[in-house]
Amino acid sequence: MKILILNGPNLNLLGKREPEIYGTQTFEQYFETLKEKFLNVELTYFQSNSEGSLVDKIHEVGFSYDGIVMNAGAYTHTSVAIADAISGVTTPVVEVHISNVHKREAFRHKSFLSPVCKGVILGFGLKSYELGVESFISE
Ligand code: CA2
Repeated sequence: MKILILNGPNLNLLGKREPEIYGTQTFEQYFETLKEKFLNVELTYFQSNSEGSLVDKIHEVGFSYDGIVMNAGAYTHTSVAIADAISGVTTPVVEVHISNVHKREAFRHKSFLSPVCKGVILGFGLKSYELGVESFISE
């Protein structure tokens, strides 16, 4: 089984700032834990701060991978282009968030991606990604 973990803008700063919201681990550190946990899954990781690169990555893997676990960061709340890319591929996408966006500012309550995703997991810290991967396995 092939699963892509896809992170959007500013998630490269994880572990470096705002630890009270996003924790103290970098994603690279957490990705090692994730790979150890899912030895039978071929996990790959990609992060970009650019909307077009995220769209390109969805197109690149979106007809061959079994799943995408995506945290689109702030593009979640703004991007019709990413929503259209998700709609345009056959690989199912699970939307994840580290924080519970519904406890935060109102502009974070709207997701352009949720209506085109298989499901949404949010508010469990980095564990949200683990739950996202599991959602593809336990089918
Ligand atoms: O809770 C999440 O996972 C978010 O997708 C994170 C996004 C935010 O815009 C969404 O509303 C919710 C922000 C990611 C920025 O991550 C940082 C990490 C450390 C320091 C600064 C930003």
